[in-house]
Amino acid sequence: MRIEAAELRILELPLKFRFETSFGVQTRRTILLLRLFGEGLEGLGEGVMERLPLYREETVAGAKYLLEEVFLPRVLGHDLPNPTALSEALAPFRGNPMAKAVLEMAFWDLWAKGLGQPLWQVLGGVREAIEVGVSLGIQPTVEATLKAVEAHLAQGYRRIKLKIKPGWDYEVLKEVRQAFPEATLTADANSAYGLSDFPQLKRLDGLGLDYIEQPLGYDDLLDHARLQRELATPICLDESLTSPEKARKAIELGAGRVFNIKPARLGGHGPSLMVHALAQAAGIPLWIGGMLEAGVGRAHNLHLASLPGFTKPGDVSSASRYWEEDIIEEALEAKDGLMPVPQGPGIGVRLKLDWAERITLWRRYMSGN
Ligand code: OSB
Ligand code: MG
Repeated sequence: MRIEAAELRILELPLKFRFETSFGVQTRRTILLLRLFGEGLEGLGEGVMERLPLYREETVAGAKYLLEEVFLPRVLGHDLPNPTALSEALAPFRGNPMAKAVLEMAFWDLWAKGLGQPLWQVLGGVREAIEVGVSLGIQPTVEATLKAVEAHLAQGYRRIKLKIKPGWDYEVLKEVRQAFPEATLTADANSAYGLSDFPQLKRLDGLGLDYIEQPLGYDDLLDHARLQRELATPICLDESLTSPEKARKAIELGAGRVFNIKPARLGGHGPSLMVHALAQAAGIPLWIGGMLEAGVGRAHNLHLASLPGFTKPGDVSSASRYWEEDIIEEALEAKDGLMPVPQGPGIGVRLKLDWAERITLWRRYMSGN
């Protein structure tokens, strides 16, 4: 597949809800959107990095710079036989998996379209719909939390994940557990705790949580392994898993018994397939994470989540929860806790170009000639 041209944009889309986590509050998304053109087809990729490095180190500005000045010039005008060849072209550059993933995932879409196949099939997926849960931000009160949990369980979501932080953990989780004894509950700390918090984290053991997500440092594996030895509840790694290499080390150390896969955090679909293989060999269950994606990123996540190792409900909930108007034509909506994987070639969704145009802050077209 020859990459003939590219269009990079920055869009801004307001969220329908205020999303509070241990690292901050999000009310809108600044989205790096890439369109790759080749052989009469178009591939789409969506960045998940934020303006500020609060989740991991990458930023919209940093990714924009790398894509414009370094990554796209490396591949524009080149005929690449497959996505592995594209990853190899980016391999000399260290880190920055989210910036690489924008290009890598857009190329998977373009390549699958060239083959005339849906992306899930090209990736080796086995499911036509994905079991999903929701990730609920920190609410102003326990009562508001109980209401939000009840509303989302009533909509059929298969798992409720609550964001926690020091001072907002055991008590709220205990109330939710008492009110919903049968619900599949998890907690996500987004790296808010440290070694001195082990006694408080051990209190969560009695709450029947399916797992506790990323309690410790955003790049840590060693302390998570130490904590996992003291906890009965499985630890699920999110932030710390940024490459197949990190996943291999996490498995060897016993840093977590569950993995959250966000293809954008791992550098794209190729590295995600490698982590999928490692996790399957080690008996580690996977689930697809979310980064408040708009339609392009959400569709990519759904395709990847159709692989056999994704056995726990994912964070890819209905697009209408997040946006008044999404950037794609198709409505990605869950029913009874199941999200259909879009069909049709590639990611199976089309950009709503007129709407994207209206929310575009910046745009650049780059040609390979
Ligand atoms: O830790 O999983 C996370 C959103 C932004 C950054 C990090 C995380 C999240 C979520 C939301 O939990 C998942 C979603 O609804 O897309
Ligand atoms: Mg998380």
